[in-house]
Amino acid sequence: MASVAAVDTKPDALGQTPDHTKRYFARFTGMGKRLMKLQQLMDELEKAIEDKDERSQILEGSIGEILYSTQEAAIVPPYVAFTTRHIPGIWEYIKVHAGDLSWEIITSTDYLKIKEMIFDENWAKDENALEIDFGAFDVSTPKLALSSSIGNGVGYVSKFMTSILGGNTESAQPLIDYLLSLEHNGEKLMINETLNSVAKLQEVLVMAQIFLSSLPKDSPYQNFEQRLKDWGFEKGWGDNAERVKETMRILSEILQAPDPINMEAFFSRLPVIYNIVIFSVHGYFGQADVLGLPDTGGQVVYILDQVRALEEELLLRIKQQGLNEKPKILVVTRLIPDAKGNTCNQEMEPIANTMHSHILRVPFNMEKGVLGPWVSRFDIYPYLERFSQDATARILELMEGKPDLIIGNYTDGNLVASLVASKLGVTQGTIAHALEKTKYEDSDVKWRDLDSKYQFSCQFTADMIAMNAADFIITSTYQEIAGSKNRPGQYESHVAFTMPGLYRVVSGINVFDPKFNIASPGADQSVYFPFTEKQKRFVGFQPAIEELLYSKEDNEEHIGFLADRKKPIIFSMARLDIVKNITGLTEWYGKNKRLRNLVNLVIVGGFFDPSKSKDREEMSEIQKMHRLIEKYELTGQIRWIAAQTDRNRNSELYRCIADTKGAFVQPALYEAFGLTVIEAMNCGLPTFATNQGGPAEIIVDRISGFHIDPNNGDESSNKIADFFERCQRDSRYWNRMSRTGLKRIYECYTWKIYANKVLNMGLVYGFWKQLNRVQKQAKQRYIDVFYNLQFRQLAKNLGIPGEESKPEAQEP
Ligand code: UDP
Ligand code: LCN
Repeated sequence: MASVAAVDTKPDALGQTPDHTKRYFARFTGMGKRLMKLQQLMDELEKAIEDKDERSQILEGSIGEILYSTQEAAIVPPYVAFTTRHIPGIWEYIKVHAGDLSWEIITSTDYLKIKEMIFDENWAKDENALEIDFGAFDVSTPKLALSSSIGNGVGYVSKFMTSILGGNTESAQPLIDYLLSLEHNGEKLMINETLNSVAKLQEVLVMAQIFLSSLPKDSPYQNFEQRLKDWGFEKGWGDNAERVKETMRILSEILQAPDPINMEAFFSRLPVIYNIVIFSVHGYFGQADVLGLPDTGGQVVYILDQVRALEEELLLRIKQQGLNEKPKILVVTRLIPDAKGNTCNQEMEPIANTMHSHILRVPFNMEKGVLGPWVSRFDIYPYLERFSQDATARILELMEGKPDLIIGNYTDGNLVASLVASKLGVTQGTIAHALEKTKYEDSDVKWRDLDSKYQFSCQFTADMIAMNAADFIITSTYQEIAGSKNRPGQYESHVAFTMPGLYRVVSGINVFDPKFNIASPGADQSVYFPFTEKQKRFVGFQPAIEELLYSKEDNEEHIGFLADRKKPIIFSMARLDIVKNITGLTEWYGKNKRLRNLVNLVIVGGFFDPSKSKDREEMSEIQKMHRLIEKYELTGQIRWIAAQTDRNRNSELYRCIADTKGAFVQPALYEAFGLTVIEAMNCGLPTFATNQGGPAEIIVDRISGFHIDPNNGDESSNKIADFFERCQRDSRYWNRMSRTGLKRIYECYTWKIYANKVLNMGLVYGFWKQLNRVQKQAKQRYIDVFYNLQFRQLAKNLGIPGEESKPEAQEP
């Protein structure tokens, strides 16, 4: 809070250079009401104060301190209100009077009202405008205090539980009650009613540990089961004497004096989770022939890999608990009758390389029957309530009871997960993959302009519901929660925002809430492995890849050709969404002669014929690609390959690009995580990736790859060109960057680490929610009201085609 501290100690701080400062502020207010971002504020400073020294004086004073941490300024003459963010998660709002430079710190609510004046004055002045305040229900829930602790929720919840359960013997009674409640299929687990107090349990734990010490470590549980039962113990402690004794020791230590390490370790051993439901509603959820289709990308890859990792971890844990149960994982998605060649029209599909996991597809039922075609993720909201009900019925049938954990994915899956979890009383985790709000500038205040295309009013409402209903939130990176030094995180942008005419969120989510956890995904390393592992390479694909990259004729799968095949290839692969910025990369390449002389460009994405696409953005991006190829005369230097659906072949494609000593480029305007980045790095391909979002955290710039600025094409294309020039001068440089990329992956991004973390979350938060039952129930009531009065109405307004007409506009 540097600037406010500075301002606080100098009440006249803004008056240090009053003439220049006044001129600067006068310039803003002279421009009338508007919202300005930092870059614009700086540009205006240059225009208002031409003298460099005068400008420096301003920037060195308190105004400078405010400006450097400003995210945006709302100008409503005679006031200029700044939002400042000095460190991740900490926001302050300062209102300055442009005339006399008097200032005050204001609340987020007052700031939002000033901002609303720019977009909807009547709403801003309406004393009864709807305000949403989720924070009001969280007052008594402990929060983190340090930005650096954000994302380590399980660690801190274990600490909070420690202090709640510590103190005196009675304090640990909630843990005993919880253990007493554990059962599966009618069979009691861990302890029975004989051990219904801390004192009784402590006593027999000591006796049991002495007894177990006398047995060979590997004695199977069955050999001493009866003896333990006589004391009041049930199954679940372990599969052999050593494991049971270890679990008992951990619990004894917790009952004696709890500590967070033992607490998390104990919960990670509890037999609580067998059946998991994972919701991923939109897009084509299948195991083949779906990737690259509209709305169908990394989320599908992530979930299929996640399921395999979770099942493996569950099987291991169940075995270690000494139980014989079979886990069940259901990925519940939408059944699309018009699936066109893939399996998305089949109800059940076993998941490859698993024993107990399936995809369950539930159709969108409407009054007139089942909806046939694919629906864009932006238009999906009217179908979700009915889908939740139909899915719940099928899940209960197939699992023969409730699941133990529900995980949602993306806005729609998270909303459905919230509805189902609240109905069934099951622990719920959410995964955003991407929150759309941060992808489109000012998408909240400009919601009315964007709603016909994107339905953000529905989407942001659903997001607020899910993130508040969730017991825990899984994120892929820190930046997803709280951003970086200069850029707010995706969740952070939901702390306080406004959609004038709809509602004002004065407290949406708190990024210091211990529900946030980072568990980064990996890439399947049996598919994405280094190009150097020659004996493993999928050589069978190589002739097809040779054709794909170098044949001279255009066909359905590729257009354009590479005249000089000696050049390395820069490669990119993504859905053709605007944010993926594949057209941006094509333009950078087109403009940069040096880069064009050094390398060829290969793009994988979309189709070539816009009329084949049903996706609005994809159509316009396809047209743009054609225009750019023509404008920059790229023929002979670019190969554009249509969306690819075979991940094995794709992995070999990355490796073949590495054979050319090329690079992967991920130029997105914003990327939530970026699976292609870790796929490329796993294959040993040096990678350049956007500095906007997850890749900025995956890659350490110039160490394990390179950051590029999607908003500065010249700088980015020159950085790529510099790399290839250096590779020409120093033949070892390419190999070094390839190796350092791999090192980064092996240290931080694997599915084994992920599965362990996520199951621990399910276990720890399952108990945490019991401890906070009362607050949780109160908040749920508020969420229910918000859902009923806001979401349902918005979804209804959106309408189901053919069922009811869509009203003209959303009334405030
Ligand atoms: N992908 C693919 N074919 C394509 C485009 C993408 O197989 O034509 C895969 C890609 O390999 C990655 C996923 O789809 O596994 C995209 O994930 P990412 O996180 O990069 O982006 P998303 O599409 O989820 O926004
Ligand atoms: C969605 C995205 O946009 C990507 O950034 C992620 O990598 C993907 O989901 C998987 O989480």
